[in-house]
Amino acid sequence: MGRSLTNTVYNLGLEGEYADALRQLGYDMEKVADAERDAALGNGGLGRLAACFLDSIATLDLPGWGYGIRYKYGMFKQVLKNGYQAEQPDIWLTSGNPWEIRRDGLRFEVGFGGRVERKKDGNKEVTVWTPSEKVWAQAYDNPIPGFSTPTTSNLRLWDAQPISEFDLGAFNAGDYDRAMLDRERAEAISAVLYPNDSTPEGKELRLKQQYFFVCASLQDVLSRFKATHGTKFELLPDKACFQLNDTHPTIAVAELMRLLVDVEGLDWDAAWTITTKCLNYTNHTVMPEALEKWPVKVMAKMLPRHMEIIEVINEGWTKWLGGHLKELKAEERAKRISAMSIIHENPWNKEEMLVNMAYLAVVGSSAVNGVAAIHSNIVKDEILNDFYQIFPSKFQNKTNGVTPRRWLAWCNPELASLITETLGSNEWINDTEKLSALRAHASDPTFQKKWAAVKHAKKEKLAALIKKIHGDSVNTNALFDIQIKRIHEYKRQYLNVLSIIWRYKQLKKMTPEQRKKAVPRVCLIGGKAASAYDMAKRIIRLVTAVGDVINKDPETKDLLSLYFLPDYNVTLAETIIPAAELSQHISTAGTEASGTSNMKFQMNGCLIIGTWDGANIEIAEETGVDNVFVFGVRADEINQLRKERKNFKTDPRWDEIMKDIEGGMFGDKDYFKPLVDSVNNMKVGNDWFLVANDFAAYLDAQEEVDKVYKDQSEWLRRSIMYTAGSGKFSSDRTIREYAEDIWHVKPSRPAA
Ligand code: NBG
Repeated sequence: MGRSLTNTVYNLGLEGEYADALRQLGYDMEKVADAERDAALGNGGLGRLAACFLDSIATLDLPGWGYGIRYKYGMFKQVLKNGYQAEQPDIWLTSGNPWEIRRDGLRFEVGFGGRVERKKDGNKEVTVWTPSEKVWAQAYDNPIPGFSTPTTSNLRLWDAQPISEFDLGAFNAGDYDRAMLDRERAEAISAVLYPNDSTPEGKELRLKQQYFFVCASLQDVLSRFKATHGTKFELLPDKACFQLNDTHPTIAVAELMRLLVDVEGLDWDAAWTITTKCLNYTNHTVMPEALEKWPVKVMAKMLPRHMEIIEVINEGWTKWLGGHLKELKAEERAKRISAMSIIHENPWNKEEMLVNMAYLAVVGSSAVNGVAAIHSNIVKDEILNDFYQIFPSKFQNKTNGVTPRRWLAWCNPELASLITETLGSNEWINDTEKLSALRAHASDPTFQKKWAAVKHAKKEKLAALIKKIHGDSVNTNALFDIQIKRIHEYKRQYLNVLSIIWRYKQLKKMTPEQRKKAVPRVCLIGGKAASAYDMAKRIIRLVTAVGDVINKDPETKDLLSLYFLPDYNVTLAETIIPAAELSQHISTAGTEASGTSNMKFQMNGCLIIGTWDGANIEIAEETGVDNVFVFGVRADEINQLRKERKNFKTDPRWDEIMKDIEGGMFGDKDYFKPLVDSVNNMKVGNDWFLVANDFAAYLDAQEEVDKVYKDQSEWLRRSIMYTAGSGKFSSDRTIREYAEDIWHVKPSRPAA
């Protein structure tokens, strides 16, 4: 979520009054705002997308809420120790969270483990699950006011608490540790966010966290439904629907069935119809390892009733499938059924059976969507193609978006004022399509001058931050070139660093006369590496090691510098993005589901260098493809290229740089060896993300960037065209599509 104070004050339209009131009390608004800790309850784009969605849901007067876990320790704080990433706990709740409202009395019981029995209830056989462990899920509400509306949405977060304060018997018997054990076990559930992005951590605690928040959230919604509609559950699909944000909450399929069948006494078929009508699933990644699969053994131990339910669902599903595929030959049919079974063998360990959570979600949902056009096509054509063939109409696309409030109007008030003044009103904040009227001004020198002045002021502000972090003054007339996102091999920060090394080497070879003609650059890279992601940590070290060499070189430091910005988070992004002139979105084509920072940069008039991947494609279409620096292979070439790695001939410039790193030009050569090996041994399986492959094309695209930057009026024209073309990427548009095509809800505004 990031910070709340300024966003709330701005969304409520109270900025002037609030600052005045604070001043009267002797406080400065900016300083007060700066004291707030980020709520860092997610890892990256997935969680931040949900945060933007809540802003849009409220602004559009839609009846929607968010649910999650009130982690005591959110995303770790990243610090650099001698250039290496170190992780420190994010103790964000120490001085309390002033924005949350604890809902006393609003808590639900959540159970784990134990046994399942059949009992007779009159003539009916009922299933009774007796968990061996129980905790409370206590509700905390975090209000999200919409912009220019009285509607306020809510993010309800669950805190895990023990059912009994502590075991007094054990305490009296002198066993103090045991007395506290229950409390600790319960609190562990909502203690720490798993610091992974795009890859699941297959730990039992994680499944426990997932079930914990799903169970509490479903009970919460059902109890509100029952308060109005009693037990007329056939009305539930008209009154409630759930959007499963990736595979993490997909245990909801089994849990909703359990609540309807075991607790409410519905028969199986009626419950299944209701469940599948209420649930929808969004896929957010193509990384196969990120489609969660839980070992049957783990699930059966922790959630024995759910495992049974999943087995029954799977039986019904595979039986139905057999009928549906009856035209196929027996052998082919068996193959298809086994490939689509929700429960299947672990391909790496035949002894183990797994529950495939994405398959469970597809079978148990009404709609399945990807998050950008290309990604939704990959979901249909590759990842879930078997299912797409059976249920083509289930599959949709909902291209991501970001809130123009936080990501343009509030983080860049200077640009917002210029836009409002030019367009004659601030209606664009709620209707970003209006930004397209800026196109008419894109080549106007007077307007360009004002546009450039705003960017320069933002660069000064970022330069001050760099000075504070690193103690260095950077050249604010240089091109500010930025890549901020989680560190991942598929996002290819590595490719960026390699090109910076090449640039440095070129500068070193130049005469002073030639250097005068070079485009100066300040390169910034930021992002966290998952604590167990070794390669990503090596990439961070390469960035800092290269920075250490080039930032100290008096000959070139005004022409090229490279800094790693530690602890990238929402607040930092709000300073970095408005100052950016070039941003990098250079994932291997077909790997980044969408990306959302690309949209934030675009809104702030920042040019993009990128691959034909994720939402970059749609951004290019809206901005004008010629205004974007596109390079590299296309998604449909990747499979073939991967097969042909052995025959790939690397570029001589590449070979030179690999030798430099191996030879110790940046120190730490042993530490960098696995990095070099991962891309430079053209055996099958190496250079999986095609870094070597795209290197030459990337250098060419970077040369083109320099050429255009030298022509400032062309650069500014493009910059304006980016903002003008960003209308589509407001999360208001995305949420409208979800509301119309999937949720079937209409706006309704409370009386002011
Ligand atoms: C991420 C993708 C991004 C995408 C966001 C939001 C996960 C699992 N997926 O490309 O990597 O923009 O989701 O949809 O974190």
